[in-house]
Amino acid sequence: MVNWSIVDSEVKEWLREAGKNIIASFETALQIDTKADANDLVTNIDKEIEQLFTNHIRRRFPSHKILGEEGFGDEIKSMDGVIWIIDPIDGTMNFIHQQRNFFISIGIFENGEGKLGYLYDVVHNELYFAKRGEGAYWDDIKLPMLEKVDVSEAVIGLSAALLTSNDSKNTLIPLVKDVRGTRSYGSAALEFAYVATGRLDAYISKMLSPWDFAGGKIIVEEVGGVVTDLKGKSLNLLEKSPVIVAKPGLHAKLIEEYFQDN
Ligand code: 2AM
Ligand code: CA
Ligand code: CA
Ligand code: CA
Repeated sequence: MVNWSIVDSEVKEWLREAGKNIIASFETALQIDTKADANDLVTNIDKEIEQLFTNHIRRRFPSHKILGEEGFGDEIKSMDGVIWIIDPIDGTMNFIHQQRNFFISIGIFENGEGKLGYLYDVVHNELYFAKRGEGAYWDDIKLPMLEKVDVSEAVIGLSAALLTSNDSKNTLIPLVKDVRGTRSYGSAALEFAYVATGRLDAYISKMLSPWDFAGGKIIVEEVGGVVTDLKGKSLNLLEKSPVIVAKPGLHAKLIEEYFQDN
């Protein structure tokens, strides 16, 4: 049996340690490399922070497995056992260009079931977290369950890049016209935290990896939000996927009216 309270207090300590290291890195020269394309960036700090977590987890919880964006974890083929899904810096472009609007994201699962979720806003030293069945928190403030909202009053997060496709069936264009407003923050973790707190009513991404949504999914679901792919199917925690996260009624409406035919 896993003692989740002990895991929780360890993660919180490691997050503060990682946050301090990241803040200290603002005074140093970053080593910036590219990954899949010229705008897909990674720094030495992304790698150092992932290693900070993998070292702590392996020392303290040696039977747990790790899936991390930068590859210092394990090769994970199934969700059996306890699995930590980690994004050491979500919003690396923001980290490099803005020194803000980036988060550390951690989701901890047992046999595929989300147990603990953490989204840490390093620069503001604000932690969003949830323990399954016990609610979600923004630091020590318990987050209320999400309320329903109409499309016409919704503020949704999405990337402008989603609108550049020449596909005549781009259903995002009518959606952008119908909603009250759109916002683009460039960090999936930030946008999940904003949906969990009601600052955004929904967030849509064309493609996310498990480490982009794992922590956020646990937190948003704890306040009644819904997280699926664009067809309304539940997400596979080991695969990339388009993602929509939204307040309960709004989620069904968006799938039905804007994404059904995609
Ligand atoms: P990252 O910063 O950890 O890479 C940016 O719009 C959001 O999408 C961020 O959460 C970013 O996570 C994520 N993302 C997923 N795949 C990406 C890619 N290939 N290039 C840049 N950002 C990506
Ligand atoms: Ca990345
Ligand atoms: Ca990410
Ligand atoms: Ca990342």
